[in-house]
Amino acid sequence: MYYLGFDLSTQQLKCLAIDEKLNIVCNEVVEFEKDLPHYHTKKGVYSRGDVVDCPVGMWLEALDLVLKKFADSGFDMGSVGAMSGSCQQHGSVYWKNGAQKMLEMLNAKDGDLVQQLCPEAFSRETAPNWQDHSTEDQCKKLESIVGGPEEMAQITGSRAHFRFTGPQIMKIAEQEPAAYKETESISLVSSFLTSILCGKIVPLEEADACGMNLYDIPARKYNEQLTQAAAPKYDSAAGLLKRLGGQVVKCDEPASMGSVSSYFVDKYGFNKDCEIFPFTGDNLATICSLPLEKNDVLVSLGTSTTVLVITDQYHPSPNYHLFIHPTIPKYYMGMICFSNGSLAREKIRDAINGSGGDSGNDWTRFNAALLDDSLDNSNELGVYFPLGEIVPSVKAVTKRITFDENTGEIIEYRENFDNPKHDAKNIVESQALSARIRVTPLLNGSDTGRKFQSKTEPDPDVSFDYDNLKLSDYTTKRPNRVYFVGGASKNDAIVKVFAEVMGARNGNYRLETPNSCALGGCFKALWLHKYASGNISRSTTFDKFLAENFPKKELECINIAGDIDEKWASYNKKIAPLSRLEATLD
Ligand code: ADP
Ligand code: XUL
Repeated sequence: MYYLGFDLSTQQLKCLAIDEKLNIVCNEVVEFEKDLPHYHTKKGVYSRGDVVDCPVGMWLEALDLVLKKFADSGFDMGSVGAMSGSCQQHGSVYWKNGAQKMLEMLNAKDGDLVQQLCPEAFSRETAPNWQDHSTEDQCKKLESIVGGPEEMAQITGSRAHFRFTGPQIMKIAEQEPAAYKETESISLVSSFLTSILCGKIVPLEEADACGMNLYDIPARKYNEQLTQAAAPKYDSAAGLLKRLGGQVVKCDEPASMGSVSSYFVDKYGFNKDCEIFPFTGDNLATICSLPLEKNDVLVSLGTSTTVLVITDQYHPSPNYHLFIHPTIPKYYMGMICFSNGSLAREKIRDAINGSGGDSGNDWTRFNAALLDDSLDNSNELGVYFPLGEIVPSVKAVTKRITFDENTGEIIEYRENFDNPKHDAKNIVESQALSARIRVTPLLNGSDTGRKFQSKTEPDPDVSFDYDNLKLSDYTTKRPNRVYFVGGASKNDAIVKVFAEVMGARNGNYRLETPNSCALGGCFKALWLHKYASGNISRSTTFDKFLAENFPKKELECINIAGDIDEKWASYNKKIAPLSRLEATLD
């Protein structure tokens, strides 16, 4: 039997199939700009100033096209036991009155999905995209209703964000009353795709619903104040809730959303019993693509740096996001996004390489500086934010200091260090230290780390963002394992320094992840299919199942030379100075 996983991202729709041994057996993709040029999207979206959205019809065409590619490749569609997947987060699809009926009536003989559903099934032709920036007013209103950004984060796991679905729905209800009034149901992109495959409109999936600023995570239901505020005057919280399909599909009550619609059975040869399990958001599916346990951290060193952490600590902050874990009960996924990642490092690399040469993308000198033990930067620290930073939330700035290693006090602000090689060390260290610091409140404590914190040493409070913790919190809590992905994870020197600063207790790993979101969907479909049908025991939770069955060859264990414990502890003395340095930023 095979299991399909979809990934509907900004620029493409990918579909993967795995077999029972979790090996990928088929892989097809539809690229929106290239394969569906008649929608005239740029990188998958329409941008008009602050407004960014995507045509829903394009996604329908992409679904037919990717399944056609699968069938044409000779893949045995009849052997697919279950499907799941992931989609770009926060987007919302507006189904028009009568859409449910139209979904039920879909018929393979009557043409493709787009012909049968567009435009009649939708009250808006487009779905807001996560890059949209047009909801500042709505965000302010929603935050003020609950008391501010901290209160909003406490309730919904995130402060109000432009791209989050609550502010987006609120804007549409205010600015497009006619469209809102004729809307029968509102889906997230994930529940939209689930609905199309099932041939009926299904409710939202809980983990992805945490990206709306409407869902009360501690109470595990929609927040009444927020749904009331997001609903227009001419409707009610109950009216909005009804459009959202009532309560969400809970992550800890895994259930099939139904079997695949007869449209897909007749058109592509699926078995009529093929089950559809709830799709989720793409970041949430990423953590389902790996055998991650509590306190594991995934560091994505792409253009920006994103850190995902598996936690049982509900410690929300306006600076990052918490979502309910899509597959492991009582767990959350923390997501911390730093805007200054690779691009900031590239600037230092270019300064070291100097002008004139043809060194281009050559990281040799940067890496040599990073690994040069004779280059002493033990009393130096810098923040390198050529772009405004999200965490901490400050304007673009670069600042260098030296500090007193005994007291942690700043000694002087420096225009430059002795040479740009120092910047290579300092930028990677401070990026990694910032990640370590933001992850700390989400980790469970453990006494084994305390050997590095002598009882006689002072234990002052240190402040970062909205947190005021003891220094010992930062110098004792460590991740279990750290996984590195993304462009710069190919760079051994950068990964080494990140690994030393983060200080995983049980190893560092690297992996290629071109398929992670779709693969997370495949794994979820396979596990849920077996779990829901009783083919595996109730005690075989998703994490256990994946730990036992994950193809280990996919993971590269990174060996860090030297004593990583000592290396990690050596960065403790930079924590208080970094707190002081950040306090000087606007
Ligand atoms: P995206 O975040 O857009 O998906 P990638 O994950 O592909 O992008 O990461 C792109 C970044 O990776 C580039 O900005 C580049 O600086 C960085 N990168 C690629 N190779 C290396 C390398 N060998 N050393 C350091 N950085 C690298
Ligand atoms: C997450 C976010 C993006 C999209 C990309 O909050 O907005 O990562 O999910 O598809």
